[in-house]
Amino acid sequence: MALSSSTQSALSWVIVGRGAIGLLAAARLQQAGYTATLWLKQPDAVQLKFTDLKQQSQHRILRPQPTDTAIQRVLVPVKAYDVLNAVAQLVPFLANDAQLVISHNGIIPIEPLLALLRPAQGLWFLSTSQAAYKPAAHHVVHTGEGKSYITKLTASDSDDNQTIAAMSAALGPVNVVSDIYPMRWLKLAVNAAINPLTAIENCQNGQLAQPQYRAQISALTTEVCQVAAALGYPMDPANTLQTVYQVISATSDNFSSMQQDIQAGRQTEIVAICGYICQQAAQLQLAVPANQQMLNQILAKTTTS
Ligand code: KPL
Repeated sequence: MALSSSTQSALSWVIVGRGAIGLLAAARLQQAGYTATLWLKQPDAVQLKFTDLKQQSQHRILRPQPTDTAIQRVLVPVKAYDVLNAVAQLVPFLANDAQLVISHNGIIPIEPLLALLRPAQGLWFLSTSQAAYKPAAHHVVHTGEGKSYITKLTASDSDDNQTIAAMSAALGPVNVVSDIYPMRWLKLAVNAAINPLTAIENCQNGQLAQPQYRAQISALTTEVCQVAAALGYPMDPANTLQTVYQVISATSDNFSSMQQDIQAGRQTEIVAICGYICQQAAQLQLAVPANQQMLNQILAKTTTS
């Protein structure tokens, strides 16, 4: 791949895809004075309508990233099952010391990603509770103020502050943590409890507050806590269940990402959510029947529809 010797400036970010979180990040980066370009399968300019938390809307133009300029900084907020493929496609276009920030629901193995990168390239993981949705293809609405946790999965260097500052502008406030797995297991518990059930019931998150779901949500959450604890991430089941119900209440009008995926006939993140829990449990010889049932039911829906 012949890249020109020019690389992006420190204030330029590439965002992969046109998902809600990526478009939210792109709009907020632009607002903060960064240049945000999009990396899309079809490299068109996007005229984005961005509605912020105060319900004020503005229009922003997001241009496609040119393929002759080495990419220095890139946010990869794609679905768990697309991350490896997205990074593999970016690799020929990356600067030798490029910084990649990945962000997705669920947990996937990190080693295949690391194997794609060169020694000076940096890999980060960002976990966010910022809430955004797309009422139309090119309209993103910031629906809930969340926060983000970020960690660098490769060796640190002096340039890290620029990545942290940019991610604070994009999806902040950002907490920098040395081990992000406690946060990721907590988010995994939330996603395992909410996403498949809302997809199966075809309902908004808030419906799960009804008593008929209590036993199932409690079983799903307790199983995640057992697996996490066995892996060295102790999680209190009662506190975790409380967090799950807080998210159900805070996002009661939202349709979960898995409900939306199933309704649109798309692949879901179930393998990176309940599938990951089942796979880890099998290695630990723990039984996780509630998660196994969700995995089976969602896989059956996606393979038969
Ligand atoms: O992360 C989510 C998702 O839909 O994927 C929750 C927290 C469940 C909000 O809908």
